Amino acid sequence: GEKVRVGLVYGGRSGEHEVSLQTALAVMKAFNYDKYEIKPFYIGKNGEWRSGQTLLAAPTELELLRLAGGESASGTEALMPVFDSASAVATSAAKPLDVVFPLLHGTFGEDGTIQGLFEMANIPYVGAGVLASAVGMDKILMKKVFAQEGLPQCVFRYFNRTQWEKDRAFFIMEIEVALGYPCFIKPANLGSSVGISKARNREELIEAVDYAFRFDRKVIVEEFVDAREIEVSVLGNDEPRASVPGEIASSNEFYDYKAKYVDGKSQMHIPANIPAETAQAVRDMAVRAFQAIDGSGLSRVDFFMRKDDGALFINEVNTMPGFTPYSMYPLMWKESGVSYQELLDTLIELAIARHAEKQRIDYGGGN
Ligand code: G1L
Repeated sequence: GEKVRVGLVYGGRSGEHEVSLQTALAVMKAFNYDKYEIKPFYIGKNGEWRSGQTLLAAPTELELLRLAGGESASGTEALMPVFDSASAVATSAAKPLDVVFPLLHGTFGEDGTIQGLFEMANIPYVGAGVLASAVGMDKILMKKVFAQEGLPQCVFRYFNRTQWEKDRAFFIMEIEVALGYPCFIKPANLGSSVGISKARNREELIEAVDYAFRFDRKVIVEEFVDAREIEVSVLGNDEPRASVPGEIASSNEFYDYKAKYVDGKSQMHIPANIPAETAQAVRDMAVRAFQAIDGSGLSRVDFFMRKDDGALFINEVNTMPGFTPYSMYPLMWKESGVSYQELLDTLIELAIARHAEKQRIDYGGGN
């Protein structure tokens, strides 16, 4: 019968350009080409889009993914040879896509922008929607949503550049009284660990805040918790499932950029060696967090487990987790009985189901 036409969008203008390429290659290698055909879309570091020929087998090397001889076009043109939002399909000779994977990280991929492009084009896409992507990208908004849901979190303070410039003494006092030292200073809206520092005193705090403001106009400061890092994979739409928890044992002071993205730099323990009640508690909280941000498709939910007393704190929901077969998210599912291939199948089914569900909504205001 007809093969499912899957678009893969990868590359992009972020620091995780190469990680995105590696992920796209891993996904291309895992597909069953009897069932799927793959249309690659490469976004260069300069933001230029290139589309390649439909793949009937996996590429043999990473460099091919840059689609050197590919066709250049704007994002909308590349996805939709003729942009036709009313009929929801490409109206040129090119066959429309059944579903797209946004395998992009950072400011132009994880924050809801590319999801918005797919929404406008009415193309089903894998993973979080616009809202969940945006909330998942903003640590401050995410913490407000978690707080409303009653999820336990570490103590934090936040401010924007204007507030900091006007009331620096106030925020410093707040931080010193409520959090103490050491504390962590982070830009509010970065998926990666760029701009993060640890401060041991007031001088370092001020320096760290100024540094974080290089990367965002909002900054969050979090208390230090001496904790183990426990993570859970969530998969589904309205009735999401949680995997067995895993643990990341990082030798670093904190989970730094390299340890996080260069596979193998931090040690993974799957399943995590934690009490059964703790495992159940994090799985329940992971699903609540996923639903609280209006998640869909997938998310990796990260927790701190305080060493003192085993108390749990939610850290963040990551709507675009590491996604090679050697990353935490797929490995936690593997341990739970879901293979990488099955994961891809399920994510595609979830994307199409969510899209179909949305078609039921009346956007005409009753007309
Ligand atoms: F499409 C999915 F499944 F939603 C998806 C999209 C993106 C899963 C995982 C990711 N992750 C990444 O793209 C990345 C962390 C490798 C960024 Cl470069």
